[in-house]
Amino acid sequence: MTSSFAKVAEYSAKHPKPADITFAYGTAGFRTIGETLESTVFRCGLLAALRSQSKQGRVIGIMITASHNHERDNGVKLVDPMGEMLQQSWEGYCTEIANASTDAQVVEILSEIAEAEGIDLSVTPKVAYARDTRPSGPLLLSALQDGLAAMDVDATNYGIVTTPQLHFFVRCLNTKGSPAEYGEANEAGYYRKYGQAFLRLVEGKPLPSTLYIDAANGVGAPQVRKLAEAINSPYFSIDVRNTDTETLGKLNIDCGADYVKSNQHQPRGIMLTPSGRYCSFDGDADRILYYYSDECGTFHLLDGDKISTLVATYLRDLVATAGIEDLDVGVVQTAYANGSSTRYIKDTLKLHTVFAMTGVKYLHHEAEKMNIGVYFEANGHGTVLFNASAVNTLREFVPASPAQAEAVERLWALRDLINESVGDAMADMLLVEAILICKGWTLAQWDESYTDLPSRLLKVVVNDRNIFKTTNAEQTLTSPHGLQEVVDELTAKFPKGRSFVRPSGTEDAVRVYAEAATRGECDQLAYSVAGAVFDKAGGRGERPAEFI
Ligand code: G16
Repeated sequence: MTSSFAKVAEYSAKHPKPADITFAYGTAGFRTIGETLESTVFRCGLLAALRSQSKQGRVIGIMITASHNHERDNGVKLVDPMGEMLQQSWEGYCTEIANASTDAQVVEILSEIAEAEGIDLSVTPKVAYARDTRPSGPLLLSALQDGLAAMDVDATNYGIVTTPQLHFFVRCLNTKGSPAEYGEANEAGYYRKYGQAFLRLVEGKPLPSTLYIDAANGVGAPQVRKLAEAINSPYFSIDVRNTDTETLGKLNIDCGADYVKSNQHQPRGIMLTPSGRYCSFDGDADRILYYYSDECGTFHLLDGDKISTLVATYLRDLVATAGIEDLDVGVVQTAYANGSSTRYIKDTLKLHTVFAMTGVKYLHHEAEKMNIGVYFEANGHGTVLFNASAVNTLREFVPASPAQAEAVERLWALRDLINESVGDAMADMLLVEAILICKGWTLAQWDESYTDLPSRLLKVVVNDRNIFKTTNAEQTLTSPHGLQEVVDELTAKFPKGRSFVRPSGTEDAVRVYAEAATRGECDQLAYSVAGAVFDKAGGRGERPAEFI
């Protein structure tokens, strides 16, 4: 046994793996019932140490959160040095070590990874970690601390913060003193960086009305209040609702971005008035959606696609005003993107667009290939990336007029306002607010750009979601046998119909998405596909309600 792992078996014995569970590193790390994750979180601590050593002692992040999931769930994910999601080749190591059945096997796997990756075990590992407000958080945190102690990690505990804040801190820690220095690795540094960039963009413009924020009874509630205190300006006047992080059973229940997107309805605690401006975060504040009500009381959702097109249009126009020719803006979407948004991006905005699989980790990699890559999932999770070539172009560009100089300055300010490490509800909110203030737009004016096709997202609980396999950016099922043909037959019945089925990587369920020309047809399609999934692939519990 390598002496670096001398303490691992002893610590590991304190956190035995539940015998009957197989863990898998999914869309956003491990996610399942919180109490069952003790061994997994402990082992993630070990692996984060090794990952840090493999990166010559750069800081690796660990976030304990289950984001939009129910409060009984929890999760854990690793964050790579630039604040991005863990490199995919290491996800397999995570799954492997999480499922080791004995303490000796845990040590064996660590040794094998160290050898396979040629890791210098004399390097001091560094890890930064945090958690959200879930009740199982303290238990899992102490398991993590054991994992870090077993590997003699130089560790920093950031307490209770949003997931994107932890990603931000990791990037700041690893870029400190370099030309790519990202900011100060603490909460005050986060609020200062984004607050100042926001004010640089909006000062001198007309003031907006109050923004009502549904914080999902999660960690976003205290954090967005701290952000408002730091900004301390009428340009950011907010009223935060669903702020109870103490009472059990409230997190993400009847509120939060996932609830609003799935139900296409305002959350509990928010009464809509026609001129009001509203948005919802999810439980760990990495997603955001906007919404409003019209004069007739009809609810209108401005989802990730609408955010993406707003931001892409603004960036495209600024690049044009600046007169920079070799700086392309592109958009990355997933299969969940509303068909109208994709058509709008291609046909009206004339921007390059690509599809990635669900999971911001996939979108992020596609966006990195673009000069300025705007990526958002329809669920409100996303951000914008300026690649190295875009930064160089901006740096070297010599404006030929004051208007061009101003456009370039605004592009720099926008880049400072973006959390480039990961999708971030607070930074994205400031970005949307800044663009709306600069354009002098209401939410209804923003919404006018294109009309969404009616869409519906349903969940079907089945005996084993692992039998569902997909291809074609998750839009086509290859298993269970024959089910895709049924989906195709049902879809063909409806004008502008589109539907797909995929297993969730964060919940024990299968997701069914449908869109069609009218609300009624969309719902018929969604519920008939969900019913087919239920009948042909081992549905559990209640069969999805029929509309027909
Ligand atoms: C996570 C991922 C998102 C993904 C969502 C749902 O969000 O970060 O990219 O869209 O899960 O994934 P799935 O459909 O596979 O369950 P969050 O906000 O829960 O971290």
